[in-house]
Amino acid sequence: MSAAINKVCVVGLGYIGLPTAAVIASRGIDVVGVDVSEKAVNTINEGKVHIVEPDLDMVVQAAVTTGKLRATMTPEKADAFMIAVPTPFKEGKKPDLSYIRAAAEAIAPQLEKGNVVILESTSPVGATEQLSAWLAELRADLSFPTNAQGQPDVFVAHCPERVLPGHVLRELVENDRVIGGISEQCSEKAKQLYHVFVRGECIVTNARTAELAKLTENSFRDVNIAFANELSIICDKLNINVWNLIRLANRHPRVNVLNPGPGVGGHCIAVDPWFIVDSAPEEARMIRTAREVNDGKPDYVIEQVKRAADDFKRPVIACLGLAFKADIDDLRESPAVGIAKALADADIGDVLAVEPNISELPTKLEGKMELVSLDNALARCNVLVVLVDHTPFKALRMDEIAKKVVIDTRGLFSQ
Ligand code: SAJ
Repeated sequence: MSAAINKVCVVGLGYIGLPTAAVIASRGIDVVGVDVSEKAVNTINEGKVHIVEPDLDMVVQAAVTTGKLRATMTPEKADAFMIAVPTPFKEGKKPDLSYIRAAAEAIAPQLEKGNVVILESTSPVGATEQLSAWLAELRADLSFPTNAQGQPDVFVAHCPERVLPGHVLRELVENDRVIGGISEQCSEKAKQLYHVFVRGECIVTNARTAELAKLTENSFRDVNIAFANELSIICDKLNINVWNLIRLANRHPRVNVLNPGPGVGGHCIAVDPWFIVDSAPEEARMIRTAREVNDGKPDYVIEQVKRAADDFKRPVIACLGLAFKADIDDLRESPAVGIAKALADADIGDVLAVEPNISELPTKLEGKMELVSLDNALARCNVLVVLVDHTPFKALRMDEIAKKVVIDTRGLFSQ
């Protein structure tokens, strides 16, 4: 049961899988990373990275150079398997477990007695049991916690990732981890692996509670951002500066209102609360409403810009920022991208995009707007829409924007 973990196979080398694989390898364990993208696999084997995350390039390069980390397209035998694949939603905001199913099919032939399989992907309640059932179906010669009496041949647990993009390497090591085995033995076996690289506490629970704990964390944040976004709309109606209001309210010792913005982006907070709604549609009323409030915020911003544009014959509209949050290059599920695109499609003026973290526009924006520098945008625009609070934008002086109509969704100029 407590045989040493000498080799780990990490399935999915994205924003979570790659840093996790590299950090485990940096502790001297053999890690083989698996991805369906040949390009990603080749890049990693050259000691390079295909995603932007501070310091990740150094850690990956060191792990590859020492021979502790390798990438491949097919899983290999290992002591522990970690699954870090996407769990998006499909039509009707229902969780899409097809990537987990594909990972199960890929690792099943390699499983051996004594292995542990850990699901790191954020998942709806019941997904870890489903994974175990799929593995049991694929490997009738082995016992799994969902079909074994007593100790199974293969242990299965959920340990949701909870690192913040931009701070992944620090949080991977420092954050506490919630480890939910399908049985207690599964939790203990999984904990053995996390002890290798986690300095935070590893807290053991069952798989279903671990699944809901992760969904709860992101829903908590979503509900609180929705509160701030709703406040910003109320303040506009009552002609009150929302940033000032929040600063004042937050002087109360037990109040901590978050920041309004142009909407909630990324592939976590805008997605995960729907998994709770899907599991308990009648009961999850506030969680659903928060999602609707946050999903509605981009439309509100678009209308604000359209009203501002009405004052000009054909204005030049500069959108500052396309990423889903500050100081990253990740444009996935970014409200800023949706807003910039909607403004260009509405053809109310010429749209400029300023995004210092990318060198070319994503396909869906190509031909619709120009990607320009901040100085270029400032020289040309009539309407300035702040969509992301990237550090370079924070250095803007009031005299540089004095003659523009400014729509500041991030409170950059609120002081
Ligand atoms: N946002 C606001 N106002 C705020 C805070 C955030 O509008 O006050 C917006 C951001 O601009 C962004 C979105 O919300 O569009 C999400 O950003 P975020 O920084 O809150 O979170 P993520 O998606 O980068 O990472 C979250 C984290 N979860 C929590 O903080 C509870 C992270 O720890 C998780 O690991 C990650 O989701 C994940 O992978 O699930």
